[in-house]
Amino acid sequence: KVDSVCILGCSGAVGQEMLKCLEDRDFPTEKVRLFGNRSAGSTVSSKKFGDIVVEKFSLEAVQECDICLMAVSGDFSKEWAPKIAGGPKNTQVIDNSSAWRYDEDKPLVIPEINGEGRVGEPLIANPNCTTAVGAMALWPIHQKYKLKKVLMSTYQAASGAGAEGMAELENGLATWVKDGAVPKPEFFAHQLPFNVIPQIDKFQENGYTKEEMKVTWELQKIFGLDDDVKVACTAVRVPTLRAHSESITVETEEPISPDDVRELLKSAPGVKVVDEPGSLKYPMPLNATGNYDVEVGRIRQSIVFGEKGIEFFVSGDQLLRGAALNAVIIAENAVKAHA
Ligand code: 2RA
Repeated sequence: KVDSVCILGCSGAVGQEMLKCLEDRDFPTEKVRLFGNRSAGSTVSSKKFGDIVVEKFSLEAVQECDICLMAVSGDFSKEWAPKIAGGPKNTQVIDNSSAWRYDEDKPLVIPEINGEGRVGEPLIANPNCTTAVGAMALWPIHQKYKLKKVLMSTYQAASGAGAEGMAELENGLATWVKDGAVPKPEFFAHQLPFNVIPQIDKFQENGYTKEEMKVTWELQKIFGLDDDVKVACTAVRVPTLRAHSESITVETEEPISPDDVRELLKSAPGVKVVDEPGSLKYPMPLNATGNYDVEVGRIRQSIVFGEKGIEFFVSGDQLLRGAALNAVIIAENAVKAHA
């Protein structure tokens, strides 16, 4: 058990889920401290950790904690994470921003995949949620059949863009019901209700968006893929509230079959096979919402790649698997390793 764990950015969509994960999983800590800028001074009631008064960030206060879960912007993390991790108590930082993911000397971790041997690192980066959701299904497939090509198209919920994204979708729909028109978007680049937006994050020189390139960069780093394994993604925002879905096609080095993949994924950690088309059962964001496991289904032989290809669909709660849960499992493993 540790003395204290803190959450930086406790009132954002991910920060709130981090506290819930600590509670639900009975995290072995005496105390949880919460830091937030706008919410400083307010009280958060926690069944397990009592009433917690949200503190304003100060380096000294955060450095008193054993583990710091960061759900803040990349810029904030760039400035403060190394200082927090270098403090007198050797606070371990687990950062959910993109600030450190691509640094060669910083581990980018999905605990069930590449967590081993990294538990003691002072600063660990969490992957982007889109990567994490797909990776849970792709990793067992890669281990057994060796990935050659991965083609992904995403259906990403409004909450991937944070609480403001969710609010704009909800308000847009409520206003349409009341007044018959959707207000002009202020947060997303375009109206989200009754629409899909094929752009998440900024466009890069190669024509892909940063969200799409994150999938390529992060799968390469987490899986340790050779350069000749190609990963491409099209990332799309859809008018759902929570849980990201992904349509994935893979070409493999070894012959692969849907039945074998179903069996393989049934025993994979963090994965739930939902694949009974006959009874209309397949992954859907509504069903994946609030769950730790990523749902995988629609598993079929690819008519493009033949016996060395399959296609499937995943839905996973991106706030949990893609952010809060991933960070909390990293922290749990660190505590276990030091016990
Ligand atoms: C999104 N994946 O859904 C992003 C958040 N990191 O917007």
